[in-house]
Amino acid sequence: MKTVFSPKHAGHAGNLELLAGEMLPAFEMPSRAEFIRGRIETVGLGPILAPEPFDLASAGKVHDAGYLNFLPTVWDRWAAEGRGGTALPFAWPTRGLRGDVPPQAVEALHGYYSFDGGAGFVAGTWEAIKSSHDTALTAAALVNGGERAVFALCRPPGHHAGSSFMGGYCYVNNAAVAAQWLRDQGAGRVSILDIDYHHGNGTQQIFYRRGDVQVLNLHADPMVEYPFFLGHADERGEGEGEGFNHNYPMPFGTAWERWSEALEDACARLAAFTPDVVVVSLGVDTFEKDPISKFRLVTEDFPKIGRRIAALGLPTLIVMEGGYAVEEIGVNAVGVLTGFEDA
Ligand code: OKP
Ligand code: ZN
Repeated sequence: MKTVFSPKHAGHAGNLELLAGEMLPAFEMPSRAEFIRGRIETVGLGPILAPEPFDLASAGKVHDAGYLNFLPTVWDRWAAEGRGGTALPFAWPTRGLRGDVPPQAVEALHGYYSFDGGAGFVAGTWEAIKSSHDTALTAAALVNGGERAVFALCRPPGHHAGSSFMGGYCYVNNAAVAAQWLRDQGAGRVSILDIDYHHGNGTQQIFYRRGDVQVLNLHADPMVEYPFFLGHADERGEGEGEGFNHNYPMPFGTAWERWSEALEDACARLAAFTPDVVVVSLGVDTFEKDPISKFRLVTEDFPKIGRRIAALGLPTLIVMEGGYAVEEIGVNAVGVLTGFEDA
């Protein structure tokens, strides 16, 4: 299996996040991608290719123009105010406040376009975001060109980014942009299977009213787990999208037996949709030792996930999302890929 990867992710480093009442170094750190890249080389998964630059036209179909134009400017505007550290918002337009007037101050506009304090910027953040976007689209182009499956080793991740919001380490929704690009290239229907521990709230929001992109999400129950506020089982899509969104919220402590039942149900729904291509939002934060998550998947489970997805028999783009047990995410993420190839 080919991998697409850019070293430019590494400029997105040293940023802090607001977590449990403290400013902490973000769990989403450069070593994550490097452990995965290293493991790909160790097992000889296949060639690692640099991304080609893609323009933001497909991104502009799933993200709001004002939002997309803001992202490259955040760090420079923050620094121009004489600020350093991590650019982060500290006010948000919640219910009862006006959410229709984009403010001028950079920290306010950052809040206007965020749902939490988890998408900070440092000097290299935009370049990393763009390289992650290019990585997903270069991999999508390889799938479109006939590859059975391609791995987009994206960093930063994307599935929490909605049409006009960032959050949870995510800025541009790489999987959603790739799904849109594949539609633009002629795929009639695309399924997105999101198996990250956290609900892909951005992906759900982007496609909620669309019937051409099915979204299936396996995740921890949003009543008790981040990102909260979305991801319940009764969210099934609206309008044209009615019946094309499926959520599988699961309790803390969920292990393979229950998790794999949800995967089985999701795969059956996916097959019934008869998509032309599958986009997998791959998070390995379902792992028992993940430092911020509470599922109980073990290393031996990850190849089984790959085998099940391969059994769908469809062209597959695998896009990296979360996973924070840095020592093990290489083995676990690549375990999904080798499981896919063994199938
Ligand atoms: C991203 B992905 C909020 C930060 C809380 C967020 C975890 C994001 C997970 N200020 N932590 O889905 O793996
Ligand atoms: Zn996650």
